[in-house]
Amino acid sequence: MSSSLQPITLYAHGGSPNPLKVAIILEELSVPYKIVNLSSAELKQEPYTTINPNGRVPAIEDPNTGISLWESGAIIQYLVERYDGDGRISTTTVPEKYQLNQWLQFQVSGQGPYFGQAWWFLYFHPEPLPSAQERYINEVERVTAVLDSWLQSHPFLVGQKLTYADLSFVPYANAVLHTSAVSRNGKLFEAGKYAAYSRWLHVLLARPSVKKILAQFPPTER
Ligand SMILES: N[C@@H](CCC(=O)N[C@@H](CS)C(=O)NCC(=O)O)C(=O)O
Repeated sequence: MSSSLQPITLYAHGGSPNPLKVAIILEELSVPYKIVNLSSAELKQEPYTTINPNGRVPAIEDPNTGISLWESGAIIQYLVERYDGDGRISTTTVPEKYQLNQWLQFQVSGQGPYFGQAWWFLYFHPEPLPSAQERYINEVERVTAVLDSWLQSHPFLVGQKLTYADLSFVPYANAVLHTSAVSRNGKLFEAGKYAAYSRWLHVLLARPSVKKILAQFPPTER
């Protein structure tokens, strides 16, 4: 990507997973960026709520186009459309470009929220609710099983190459690995139960962009 580009501002909150998805995509596309880390209080007040009225991260401001966006899926789609003209991590062929969007939507609406709710009911909810904990841990496993089933006969989520759809799953998949209650003390991946998923995740975790971002924002061990 041309070095004449001005850095995109990426708003984050510590090592929380959704902004890391965007950081990985920016790394893959060699688009310059700077991360602005906001406190919990700053997320919920001006001036940030003018950028994102939902008071969450990520959001971006791109000085090259004047475009400001929030919601990680929308941001990723913008970045690949604008900065991946040579198809490094995307494709414009049909039906693949729609399938990329499909898997991205599955990440944003499935993997992310279920893990987030599992984490909430395990560590933050004011009273212990084992049934809620179990429900969301089960949903994380169900999403893992969906991915594993597809990956048993496909090297990547779409086509023969790694794309933004694959990369979008990395921060939460890595968080699962480091959250013993959600990985059921590692039993989720024991004895090759989700072998295709594990093979795929290892390929993703070895990617230089992923290694760089996860080293900068190591997951919380629980
Ligand atoms: N659907 C949103 C979810 C954003 C989200 O939940 N972000 C979390 C961090 S991963 C956040 O801002 N948490 C802080 C808070 O809710 O105050 C997206 O994909 O961007």
